[in-house]
Amino acid sequence: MTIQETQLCVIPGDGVGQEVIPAAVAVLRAVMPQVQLRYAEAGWETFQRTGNALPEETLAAARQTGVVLFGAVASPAHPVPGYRSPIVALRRELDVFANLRPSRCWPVYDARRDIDLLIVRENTECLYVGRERREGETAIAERIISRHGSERVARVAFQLAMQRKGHLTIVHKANILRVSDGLWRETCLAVAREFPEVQTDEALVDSVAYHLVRQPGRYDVLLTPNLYGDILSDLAAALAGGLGMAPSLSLGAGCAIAEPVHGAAPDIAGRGIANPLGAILSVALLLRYVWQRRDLADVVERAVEEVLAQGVFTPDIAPPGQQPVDTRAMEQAVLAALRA
Ligand code: GGG
Repeated sequence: MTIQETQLCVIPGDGVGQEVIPAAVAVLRAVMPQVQLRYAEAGWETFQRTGNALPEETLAAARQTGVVLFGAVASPAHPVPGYRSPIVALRRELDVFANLRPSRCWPVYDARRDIDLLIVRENTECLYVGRERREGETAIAERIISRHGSERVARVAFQLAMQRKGHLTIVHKANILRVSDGLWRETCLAVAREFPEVQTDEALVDSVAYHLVRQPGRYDVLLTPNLYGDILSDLAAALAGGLGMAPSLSLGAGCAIAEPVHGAAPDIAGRGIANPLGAILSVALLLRYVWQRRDLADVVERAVEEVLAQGVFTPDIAPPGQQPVDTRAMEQAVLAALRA
């Protein structure tokens, strides 16, 4: 599978995914008019209509373009026969093993000023392999950590650390999970020896959670197994302006999925008030890390910064007492900032 530079498979998905993805596409088209889009469907709504949450045509489009912009999905919490989470399946099918979740300070009233970090989360293993079973009144979940899985994500994280401040923290809980996190720790430390330019340290996940709240500026790149990265990245997003602002990019060998960290948000879906900046900033990650257009990524991120500095906020980030704008107005504000 190879990345076609100008092709993108767009999967809006469920709920607010349908509202934020058009804004992200408009911004992408503004900076990269040559991009060719292939729309595809996936999600709970698709399942209800077709009986398949991730149709074959969607998978084929994702494989052919190699690059996906995904909105959000809302899987039911109860088991539904024949249903499997389409985004989990897509990540697995494309084997996007490294999930990048940056958190930086945006001009939002309750965002911390001292945060600028990148969480690199292993995306295919850990408890997320879904091997759970019941044995009577006991439930058992298997946690898989492999040398191969740890090594490949660690290499991505160290390469990214070299492009940033050159500092990486290996996150684990190897004092308790001596075998699984022991292998993770040992493998990441071995990869660290390939990158002597990067200042490497290690920390227990609970200690990282504590210090993230107290002093997030002490971290640059956090390299984590799947579950810890999931939890810590929500914490970091909360410090940096909220989930509505949080972008992500999952990278594999020759393929990528960009998606806002937030889910389908059924509580506000259909009202046109979702924050599209997480999706727009996910496009910036595509530009920076997949299409190697750092110049365009900077342009998009500067436009977002400018709009926020002008005091344009969706309800999730508006300061108390300030009239918020809706999704479309935020999109238009970013497009105007791009034109200015
Ligand atoms: N854009 C990320 C997203 O949709 N997050 C929610 C999520 O991953 N849900 C899994 C599911 O509902 O199947």
